[in-house]
Amino acid sequence: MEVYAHANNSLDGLPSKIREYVQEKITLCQPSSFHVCDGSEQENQELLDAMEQAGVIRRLKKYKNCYIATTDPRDVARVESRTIICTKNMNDVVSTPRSGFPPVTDPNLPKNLKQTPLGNWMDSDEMMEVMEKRFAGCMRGRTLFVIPYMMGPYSSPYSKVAIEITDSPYVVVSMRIMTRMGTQVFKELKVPDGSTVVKCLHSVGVPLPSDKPVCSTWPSNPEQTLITHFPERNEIISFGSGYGGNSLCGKKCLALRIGSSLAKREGWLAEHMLIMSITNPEGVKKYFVAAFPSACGKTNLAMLRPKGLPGYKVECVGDDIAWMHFDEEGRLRAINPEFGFFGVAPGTSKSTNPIALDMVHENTIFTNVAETSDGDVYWEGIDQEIDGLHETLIRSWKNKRWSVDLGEPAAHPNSRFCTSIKQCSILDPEWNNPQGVPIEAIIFGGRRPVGVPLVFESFNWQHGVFVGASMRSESTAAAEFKGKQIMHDPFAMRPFFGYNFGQYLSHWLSFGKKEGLQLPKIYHVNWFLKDSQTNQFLWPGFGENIRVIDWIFRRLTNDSSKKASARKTAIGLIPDQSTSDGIRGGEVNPALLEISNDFWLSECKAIRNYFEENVNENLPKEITLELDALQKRLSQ
Ligand code: OXD
Ligand code: MN
Repeated sequence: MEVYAHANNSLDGLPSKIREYVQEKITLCQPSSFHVCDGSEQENQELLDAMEQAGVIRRLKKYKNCYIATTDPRDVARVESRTIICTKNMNDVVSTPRSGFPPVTDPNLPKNLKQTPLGNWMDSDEMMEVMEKRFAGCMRGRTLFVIPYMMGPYSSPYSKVAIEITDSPYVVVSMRIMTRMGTQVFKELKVPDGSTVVKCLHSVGVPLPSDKPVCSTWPSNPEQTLITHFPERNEIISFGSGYGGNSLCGKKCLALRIGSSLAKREGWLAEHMLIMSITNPEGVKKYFVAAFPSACGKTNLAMLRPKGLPGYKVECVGDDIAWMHFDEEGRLRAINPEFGFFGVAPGTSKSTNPIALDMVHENTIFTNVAETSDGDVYWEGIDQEIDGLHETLIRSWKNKRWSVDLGEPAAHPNSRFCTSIKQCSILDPEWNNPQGVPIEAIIFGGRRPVGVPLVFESFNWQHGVFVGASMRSESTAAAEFKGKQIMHDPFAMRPFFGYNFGQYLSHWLSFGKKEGLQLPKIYHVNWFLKDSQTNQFLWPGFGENIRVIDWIFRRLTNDSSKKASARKTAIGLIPDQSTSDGIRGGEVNPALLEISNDFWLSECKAIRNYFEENVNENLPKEITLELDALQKRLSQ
C-alpha cells in the first residue's frame, strides 16, 4: 500500500510547534497525501486491510487478527554501522580511540563520520545537510503519516510525548502496538505548544515512481540507510530501513539513545533492561531489572515460569527497556516506557516461553517468520512436531517453499513478533503505575560459554558499575554481525548509548556518592556456560533460572536467619554450595561456580585494552581502580 485512501490531509488540532514541524517536512518530503493518526481501532483496521490488499502483509488464517510481513532480505536487523549520534562536540558522544578513527570506506557514508565500537558520531549541522538531501522528495507517491505517541504510562511525570513522521504503514500499525499512540497523548503535554515533544522523521527512502528495482512489499533503501540522532534538539531522523529498531523510533532511538542522553541531563537512567517482579512462597514481592545483550533471553526471563522451586511467582513489567529514577525516599523506581513486545521469535516455544507463545495468537504482527499452509506460524525452535506437519507445507521468510534439507532456516534468526503488553497473561498489577515500581536488584548478564560463573554479587555499587562496564557476550543475530564472537557490550548498551560511555559511567557512579539513596545490589549471571568436552550447556536455564533468582532474593533479605550465605571470591560473592542455603532446588554442577584465575586475568587484560583503546581519557578513575583491584585479588 503506497497511498492511504482515508488520509485526513489536515493538521488542525496539532500543537502549534508540531504543526510547523510537520508542515516543514511535508514541504521537504513531498508526499502525495498526509494523515495524522488518531490511534483508533478503525484507522488501524483500515491500514491493515489496505496493506493486506496490496500484499504487504498476509493474514494468518489460524489466528485472530494476526499478520505476517516479510522484508527485503537486505533489511533484516539493526544496522549499527549506520547508526549515528550527532552533536556539536565529538567528545560528548565518543572518545578518540587510542589508535585513531578508521577511515570511512563505504562510499554511501559521509566521509566525516567517526566510527567507534562504542558508537558513531558526526557533526550535527553536517549531518542535517546530508539528511536534508536524502529526504528531499523521498515520499513522492506515498502517504506521510504523523504518529503522536508517548513512552511511559499516562499521567506519569517520567513519560515523554513524541511524534514520528513516517511513510510506512507497517511502522504505523507497529507503533500502535509498541507505544501509547494517538492524538490523545497531546493532552499530556506540560508545555501546550509542543516545543518539548521529541520529533522523529522516518522514511523507507523509495519515492515513486522509482528508477531502481523496488521490492513492492517491503520498500527500503539499504545503500542509503542512516539512523541519526540529535540529542541537543531531541530529534531522530531515520532513512532507508523499514525494520524494527531502525524504523520504530520509540524503541531504541528514543527510549535508549535520546533517552539516555535526556536521563543524563535530567538525573535519571534509561537502560536496556527488563523489569520483573518475583513473589516468594511467603508472599514477599521484590522487583528486579536485568540487562542482557539483544537475543540473550530477556523476554524469556521477563516471563519466566518457575520450575524446580515450588511456590515462586514471576510477573512481568517489561522485557526490554527500563526508565529509572530515585524517588523522594531514595528508592530506585522503574517504568517501562513501551506498550508492547517486539520479541525474537526463533527459540520461543511451549517449553522456553509458554506465556509469549500464548500471547502472540491474537492481534500480532510477525515479521520474517515462516508460515504453514494451514495459516500457522513456524520458526526454528518452536518445538512443533515436523512429523505432524507432513501434510503441511512451509513457506519460508523468503517466501519460498521450505524443508529442512534446504540447509537454511525457515524463519530469519532475527524474526520477530510484535504484540501488545496487555496480552501478556502474567502482567504485574503495577505495570502501568505512573510512579514505577521499586527496584531492589540490578542483574547484568551475557552469553559466555566459558569462564563466567552462573551468578555473582558485586561487593558494592562502584564494583557493580565496573561489572556492568566489563560485560562481554557472544554476538547474536539482532544486529548485522556475522559469526559468533565474544564482543564487549557494557551494560548491554553498546549499540544504544546516546552519549559518551565514559560520561555514562560517571553518571552511574554519581549515584553511589549521593547521600540517602537505597542503592540496589548488583549481580551478574550467565546461563550459557558449556562443558568444554561435550559442548552441552551446564545449566538447564529457562524455568530453572528461578533457582538463581531465589538465591538473589534471599541475599536481599534483612532477616539474617533467612539470608543466603555467600562465598567471597576475587570477582565477587558467589553461592556457597557447602551450606544448605546456596542455590536450591536440584543439582548444581560445581563447574558452574568455578573461578579460574587464569581466565579472569586474561579477561582483565581484554577489558583493560578495550577501555584504554576506546574510552581513553574519559574513563572514570574509579573504574581503573576497580580493574586494578580485581587484578590484584586474582594475582594474590
Ligand atoms: C531488540 C534488540 O530488538 O535489543 O530488543 O535488538
Ligand atoms: Mn533489546
